[in-house]
Amino acid sequence: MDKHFDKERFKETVRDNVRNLFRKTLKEATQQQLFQAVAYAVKDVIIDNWMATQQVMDEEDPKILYYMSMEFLMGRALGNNLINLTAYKEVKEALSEMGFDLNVIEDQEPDAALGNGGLGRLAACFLDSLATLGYPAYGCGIRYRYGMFRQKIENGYQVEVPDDWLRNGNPFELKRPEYAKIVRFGGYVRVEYDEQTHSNRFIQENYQSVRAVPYDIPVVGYNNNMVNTLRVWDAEAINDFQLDSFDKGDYQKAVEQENLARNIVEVLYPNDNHYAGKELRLKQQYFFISASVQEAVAKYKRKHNDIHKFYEKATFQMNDTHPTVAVAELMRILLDEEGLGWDEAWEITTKTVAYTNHTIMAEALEKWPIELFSRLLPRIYQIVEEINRRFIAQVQQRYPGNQDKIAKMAVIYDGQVRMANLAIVAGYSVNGVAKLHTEILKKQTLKDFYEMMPEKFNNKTNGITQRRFLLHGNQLLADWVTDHIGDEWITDLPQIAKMKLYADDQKARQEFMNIKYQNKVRLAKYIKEHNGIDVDPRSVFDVQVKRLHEYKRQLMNILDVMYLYRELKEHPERPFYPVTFIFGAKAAAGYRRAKLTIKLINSVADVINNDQSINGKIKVVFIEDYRVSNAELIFAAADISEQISTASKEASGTSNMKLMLNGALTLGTMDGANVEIVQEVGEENAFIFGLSSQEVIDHENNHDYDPTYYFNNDPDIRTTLMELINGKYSGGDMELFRELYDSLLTTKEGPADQYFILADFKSYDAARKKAIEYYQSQGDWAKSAILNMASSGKFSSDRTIQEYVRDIWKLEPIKITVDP
Ligand code: DL6
Repeated sequence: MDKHFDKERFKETVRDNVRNLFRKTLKEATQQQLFQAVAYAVKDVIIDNWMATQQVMDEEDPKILYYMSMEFLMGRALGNNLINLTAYKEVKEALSEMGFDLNVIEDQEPDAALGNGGLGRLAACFLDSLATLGYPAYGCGIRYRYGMFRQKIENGYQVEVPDDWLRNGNPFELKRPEYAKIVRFGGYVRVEYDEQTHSNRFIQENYQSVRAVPYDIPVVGYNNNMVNTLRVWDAEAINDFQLDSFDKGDYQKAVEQENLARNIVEVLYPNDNHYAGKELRLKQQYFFISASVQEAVAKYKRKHNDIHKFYEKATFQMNDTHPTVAVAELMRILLDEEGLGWDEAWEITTKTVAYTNHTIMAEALEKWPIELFSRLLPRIYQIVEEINRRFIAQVQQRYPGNQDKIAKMAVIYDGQVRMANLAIVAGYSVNGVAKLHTEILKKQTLKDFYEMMPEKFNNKTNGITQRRFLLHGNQLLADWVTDHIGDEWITDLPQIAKMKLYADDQKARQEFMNIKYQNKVRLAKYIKEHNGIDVDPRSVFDVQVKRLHEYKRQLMNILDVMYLYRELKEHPERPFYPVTFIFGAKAAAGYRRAKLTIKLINSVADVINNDQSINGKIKVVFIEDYRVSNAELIFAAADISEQISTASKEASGTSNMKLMLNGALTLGTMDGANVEIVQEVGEENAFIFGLSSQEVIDHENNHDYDPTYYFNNDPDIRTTLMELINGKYSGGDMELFRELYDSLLTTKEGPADQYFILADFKSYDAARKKAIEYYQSQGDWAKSAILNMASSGKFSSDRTIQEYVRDIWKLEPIKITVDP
């Protein structure tokens, strides 16, 4: 847009929008109204490119990716759209000439928080890369009325507040009622013999249904006129019952359908890496999948007669197991609506669907009780049963008499429908999200499947978009990089390796540290405004921001802060470089230990931040409501990137990549993508500690880990743990944190210290001290920080997407040209 950005016309449009939308002058408009006016003006520009993209897709008829995901953690759209239209600076200037500040206007936009954490944000980064690389793709998801809850901290506790993100409408979306679809639940299946075709027909009867209505959200590619679509489905009630037949029970049905429509898209389940097994969740899954698959088939049929070649024009990527009903829904359409035989339908389906696994955590694996699954989706269940019957026959043929194989691999077993098994049996590709994770899948978690069908398995290490997380989030650093090496890194991140040259340059080091300092000042201001805490931008900013989960070990982090604080108090004579420990994390609403850990962090913060005797040498900050928009500020300001999960548990992680890109040094375990980060940057530019994944897996398999050993033999660990129950951080209440203490030493529910905190504690503490010490030789630190940034090329989602395209999706890019 920059080449033909007409500043005066843009200003005029903003003025018109304020008048037409709100009957106000610019002077009278509120900041929110200004945001709306600016967003609509930007949408005007996007619409032309969006139509041009659709036209090229119509003409060229390329293969299309459908990225199916329950979550798209998009964050704010305005700034990102401006960045990708290459109009950010011009619009900032235009607004400033009108007396407005683009940053303030951007702050008016609620985050589109239709996701929990890494999995949802990955989907958003992928959409950005797909559009930028010119690949035709739809994101398919749900238009949740309420997204991820907003987090308030009250008296140190997390309080969840509904995220009414659509309160003021979403200026970027477009309702598309012409593509509405009907989705059916419940009832029963009547089988009818068709004399003509000599086959059975399956008719679902006495069901409830909802109308799925799509809303399209533009996904703007970087500087290439491409605009893909994120299609999110809303539910509307179908009220076509006849008033005169109320007494026949239609009224009751109408009310039920009304409720179904209202409930189904009401709220995102706020669980990360944890499956809750709720009926409504399965309804959500089938709702958006049925609508998306129906539309994908309808779109294909608008151009093609031969459904047998569907997979040549469409591929479905299932983001974790949540969309796996897509397998059976596509089969249903092909069998029942297209009239294909089983083998034909199966061939098409298994050439269409692919599956990404995002976790090995047992509690995240989706399994649905047969009773629930078959009641809610009777026809789909029949199809899954048949898939299972045929698959078991294959297993028996391959491993005669081996019951164990069936027990492990069957799709339906022990009264449950196992979604991962269904995804693997049907998928033409199964991928993990980092090298280590994929190896663990192959050798451990999915070992039997890998042995039987090794050709399906592949790795696709995650990535992140540098356009949001550097170009938009850290404009000072982005400009600095561009000044040195040009701007090719924006669409070709490996180019950033050219910055390695400057790692030894004194002037460049100084400039880098100055930029980091300014970003720390920006974050310090945010912290002051939101937390009322003064933090010193000259202190080390040690950052752990991610979902709160026991395996991510925020508890180990805060226990070590308690230990450092005690040391500082006991040895005031020792030199201690000031550190600000920054946390940001949401806990699932029903996850008690996670919520108690938040309370602990805030309680420790209260004690330490108010202790005048330490002269502010340690500050602890818990940033409320961690989300995409404030994450950008935090990444830009971080010195140390805490990536301290129990080795083997974090499939990949992506905040590790975002922090590296912004020049933070990783303090972490050899887990997930940390392994590849260290490979790229060198172990001398990171701080690695702790048990290896193999050691953890061995302990788990041998059941030989005993945390009390560390408690009994290490007085530092013992004293630190005692501080959980001696009232020091709880105003004298010995019981407040007892559950956390017990979780490390004696639990009724399972093994104590399941995540090996005590085993790793001392090596973590040592690695962290080494990092803080290293920070004091500013030249060396700057060198390592520049090297981290310059070694982050591999971790662009552009690279990840190119690998998916090459190995899995086989898409061709398209080119969009628009008249100037
Ligand atoms: O692949 C994206 C992201 C990884 O970076 C994280 O390591 C992993 O924990 C996360 N997995 C999930 C699994 N969720 N479920 N359900 O969120 O995926």
